[in-house]
Amino acid sequence: MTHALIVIDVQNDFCPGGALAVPEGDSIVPGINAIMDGFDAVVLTQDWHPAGHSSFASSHTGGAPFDTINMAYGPQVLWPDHCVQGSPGAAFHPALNTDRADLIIRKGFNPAIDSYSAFFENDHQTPTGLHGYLKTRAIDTLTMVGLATDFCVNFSAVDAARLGYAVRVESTLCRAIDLDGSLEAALQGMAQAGVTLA
Ligand code: VGL
Ligand code: ZN
Repeated sequence: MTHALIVIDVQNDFCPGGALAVPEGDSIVPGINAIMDGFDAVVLTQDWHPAGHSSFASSHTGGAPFDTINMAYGPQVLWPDHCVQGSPGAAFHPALNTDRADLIIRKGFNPAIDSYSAFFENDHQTPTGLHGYLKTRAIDTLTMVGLATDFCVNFSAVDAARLGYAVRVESTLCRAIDLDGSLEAALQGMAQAGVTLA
């Protein structure tokens, strides 16, 4: 078994004071740093949108944050502007240990497609490159932590299970947005996909 820790989107905009703050998002940072040394590899993901990204409510006339609209690839929640490339909000939380990272993968850079998952954009087809990297390193087992449980962690974990990885989500080191029952739905979806929820 070769085991990687995947740290999803522990960025300023998802922490208290950020543009799309997840309640207690910053509280998981010390615990994530503490477990990094126990893994064969550590991968960090970073939500990384161009200004005017299509997932931003401000890019749609009449669109309000947290509305859902239909995009060519399916339903899409509209978000406040967040994680704009190079902005302070897109930077990792300052206390996150980034020195231990073997790979940093940036996602959501395509203006027309959002990318919750670390593996595929929201069209569920366009790969980010992470699967190729993990295969190259013969990594077969993943532990996922980070933000947000019900969006990027959920999509990443379900895709990973479908790709054949053994996947464990360490829920004590995740925090959720919880929009209209999205947390409960995500927990059910992950369990159904064969993800172990710790
Ligand atoms: C995320 C909403 C929009 C996440 C990213 O990291 O869960 N959520 N972009
Ligand atoms: Zn985003």
